[in-house]
Amino acid sequence: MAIINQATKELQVKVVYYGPGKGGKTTNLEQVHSNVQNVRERGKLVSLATSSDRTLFFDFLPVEAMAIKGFKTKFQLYTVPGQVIYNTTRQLVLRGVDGIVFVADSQYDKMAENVESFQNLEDNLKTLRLNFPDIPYVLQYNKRDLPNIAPIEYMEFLLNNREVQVPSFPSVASKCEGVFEALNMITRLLLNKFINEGARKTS
Ligand SMILES: Nc1nc2c(ncn2[C@@H]2O[C@H](COP(=O)(O)OP(=O)(O)O)[C@@H](O)[C@H]2O)c(=O)[nH]1
Ligand SMILES: [Mg+2]
Repeated sequence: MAIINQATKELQVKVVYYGPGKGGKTTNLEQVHSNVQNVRERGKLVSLATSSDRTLFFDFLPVEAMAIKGFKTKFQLYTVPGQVIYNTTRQLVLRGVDGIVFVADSQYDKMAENVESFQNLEDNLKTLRLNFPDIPYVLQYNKRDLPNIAPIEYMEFLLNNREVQVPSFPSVASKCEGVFEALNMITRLLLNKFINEGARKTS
């Protein structure tokens, strides 16, 4: 649940970009970082990497958004490492999550990885005593520019086959297509949830 700080009039919302390795999560954050109009409203993109050049831990990007009811809303965007061995890190990053953007890789040969990562997300949420219906999420079908991709309908069948379907967006994160569409939607879902249910107060 979002954190609301009455003293500073701030609402803090945590959004995690989840998905298989190399699907485009970091690229999403990089695009958001470089395309947020007002430089004052955007924090610094921090990547925690190991000695190898791949980002293994997570990226963090704070973005200040519109004020609602006199509150300044701060979105904290995180990515998780996709590689199987980093599940502990994924669980840590998921702690206190408010909303999720699941970034799937549209390439045919990544479908098993997409499904596995989605299952892993559900398992990790359960470990944290969270459930999908309670955590708003949207799906991003990334890399639509590549030739060997699965049809949207097939990806919907694999990843969006629950009773209540969630919003999904085709994307080319490297060209910033579909990036803000997905972010705006999860933002809207979270703000609606906050307005309807209220948020946890810290002070
Ligand atoms: N062709 C194509 N490449 C992409 C797209 N999005 C990301 N990439 C590339 O895919 C690779 C992995 O992306 P990255 O954001 O690091 O994935 P992550 O492991 O999920 O964080 C990088 O080389 C990106 O430039 C896309 O929409 N189309
Ligand atoms: Mg990454």
